[in-house]
Amino acid sequence: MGTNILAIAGGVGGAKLALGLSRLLGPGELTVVVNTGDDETFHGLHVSPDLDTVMYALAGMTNPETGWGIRGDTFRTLEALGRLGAETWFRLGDIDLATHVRRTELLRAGRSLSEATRELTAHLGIAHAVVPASDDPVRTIALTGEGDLSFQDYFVRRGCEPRITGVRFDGAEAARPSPAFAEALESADAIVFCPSNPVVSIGPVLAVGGVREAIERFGGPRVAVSPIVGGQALRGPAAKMMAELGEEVSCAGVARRYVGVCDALVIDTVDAAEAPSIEALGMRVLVTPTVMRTDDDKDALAREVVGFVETWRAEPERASRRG
Ligand code: FO1
Repeated sequence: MGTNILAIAGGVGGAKLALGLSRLLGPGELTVVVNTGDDETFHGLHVSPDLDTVMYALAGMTNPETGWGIRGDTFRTLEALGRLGAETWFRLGDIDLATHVRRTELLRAGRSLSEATRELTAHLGIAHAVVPASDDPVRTIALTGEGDLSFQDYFVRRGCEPRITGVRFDGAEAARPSPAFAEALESADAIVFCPSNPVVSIGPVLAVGGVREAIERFGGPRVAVSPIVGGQALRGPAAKMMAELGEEVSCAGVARRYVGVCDALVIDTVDAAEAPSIEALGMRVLVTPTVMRTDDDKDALAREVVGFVETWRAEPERASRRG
């Protein structure tokens, strides 16, 4: 059965599953929709960190030590910028800079972020659709005791140290889903929420005007992979942020966030005991290894998730959630 998947991803964790899915599914069977709430202007250039992370993963270029940026990249231009008085806390590599220069050039020439991304992915040899959640500006703001911080300021410059009281997605309400995202919301057979931070990676995508409602209406299976394993985030600040927002740092806590937009949660085998509390929220649960250290792990999780969706779609009474 050719299953057409709409995958929603943030940065590093999302990119890992997106890579596994891209190795399993044909280009016509996968659209990866990527968070743009982390986008920021550095040195006059439009940087889209999560789009870059997913693109570099699918192009086989990722720096394996960080999960973002380019393998073997150097930072001579950044060092030179520092000598000229520029801020250098956001580590843009020499080769990476070419992506931001070209993206900015295309945007300044009047192309949309979707068009610029299509051009970049095509030249990087990526066959699958990697698309921004929106072509309109959406900016994640961390609300902290020290005031409002733009996402990269909070995440990279401050190392997620300030305690958050909330997050805001500036521009999201007025923003509209990108054309390919809107199309996939209509035509996909299933939605997969990659194991990305539910607060600041998936949150901004759901906040884009009309997206939450479209996902609520979506007729096929909607499956999320928990980024919380054994009560901790595999990487990044998801656990710290959820705790500071008063949410339970567990798979059940993730499930509670996704009530209404997801029908099933994929959890790691170490969290198997949480299945009943997630099922009590009305969700199905798939228990399987979810930690992706190697490319084989990414392939295996992608196979599990797609197999789960295909089995579900083959059940006559569940072919559609509504019928
Ligand atoms: N993350 C960091 O922790 N420090 C950095 O200096 C940094 C630079 C950077 C440059 C380009 C890029 O595409 C991503 C970069 N990231 C960096 C990752 C990024 O801040 C985060 O992974 C995402 O925004 C969160 O998903």
